[in-house]
Amino acid sequence: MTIIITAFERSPDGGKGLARDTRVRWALEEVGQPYEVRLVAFRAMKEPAHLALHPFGQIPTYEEGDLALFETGSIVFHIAERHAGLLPKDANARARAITWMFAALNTVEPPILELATARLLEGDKPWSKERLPLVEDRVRNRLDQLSSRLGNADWLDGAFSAGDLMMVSVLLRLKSSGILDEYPNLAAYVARGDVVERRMAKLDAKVDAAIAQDPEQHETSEILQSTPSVGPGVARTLIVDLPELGALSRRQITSLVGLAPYARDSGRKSGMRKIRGGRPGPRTALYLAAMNAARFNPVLKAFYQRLRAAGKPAKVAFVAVARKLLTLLNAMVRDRTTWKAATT
Ligand code: GTB
Repeated sequence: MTIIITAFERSPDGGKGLARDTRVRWALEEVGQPYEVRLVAFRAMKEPAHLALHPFGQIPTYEEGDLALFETGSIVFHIAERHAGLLPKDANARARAITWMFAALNTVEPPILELATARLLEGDKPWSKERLPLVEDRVRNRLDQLSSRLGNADWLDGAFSAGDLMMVSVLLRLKSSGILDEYPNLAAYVARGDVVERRMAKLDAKVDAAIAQDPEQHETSEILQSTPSVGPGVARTLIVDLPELGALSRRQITSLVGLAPYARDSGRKSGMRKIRGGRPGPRTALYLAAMNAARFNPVLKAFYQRLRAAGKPAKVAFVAVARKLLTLLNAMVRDRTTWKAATT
């Protein structure tokens, strides 16, 4: 049976995902259920057809055959009850996860909504300037408490649950206010739980599993990671986005990635060599690896320091390190040798 949810035809946040359909989509994605979205215009939300689904004329709603639901708490709970992945099996752990869903909606969300209202709808009132700090402090009070409870844990109670999904969705609304950044553990919690992050992490895990199953790619990954400052992320990016690694000349590979210097000389004028174009994924990965390598990889650290001593600006030196790293990795993959064998 197709699941249909409703969302704003034109979200006031311009598509940042701050409206409440996001938490329902997230729950459906977590449990791997396909769904369709029906977009509703503001005016249509207050008309009988939509009011039959949602008595308060809001989004989101949830339809599945004969069942029609409104209220995100109830919708996410329904999804979590029907499908594995969002609520623990153990009865007590399950009850605690549900408690966190209620805490998110009943205890943490209200002051955050009050703050959004104070900012967006009451910002022009003469008393707004005096009231805003009071409302902000009410939010801080809740965040203080939540932050102490979370401590260093990844999630609120053991493994990720519908309670975390709801809490992260609620906290996401604070992102633009800067208040969340006052609580590093909560900011990290939101980043960890962010739907895009989780989607990427899942995708990365799938790619890693595919690499592990392919003997040649697995060996390539080991070769790449034998390099100090090249970790699993850089290896994955290179294997997936740069399959030519090891099969091209040094010149070809550096220009393919966009790390080959090109001359901006015209007539008698000659400028600094710059890089341009190329494949953004591998280029960024190599640049970040180079910044690390300039500190921790003995061979590349020495190379970086020589360039700096010769007066090259840090950025230029990092690009040169990235280029050297790429040519070394290219040769290692070509010759099926490790970093140690290639550099000693
Ligand atoms: N308690 C209900 C639930 O959890 O389902 C609340 C539903 C709700 O408030 N829906 C809002 C709505 O339909 C959309 S999410 N409002 C229209 C109305 O009441 O007439 C609130 C929302 C809207 C926009 C942004 N944004 O753009 O940043 C963020 C949040």
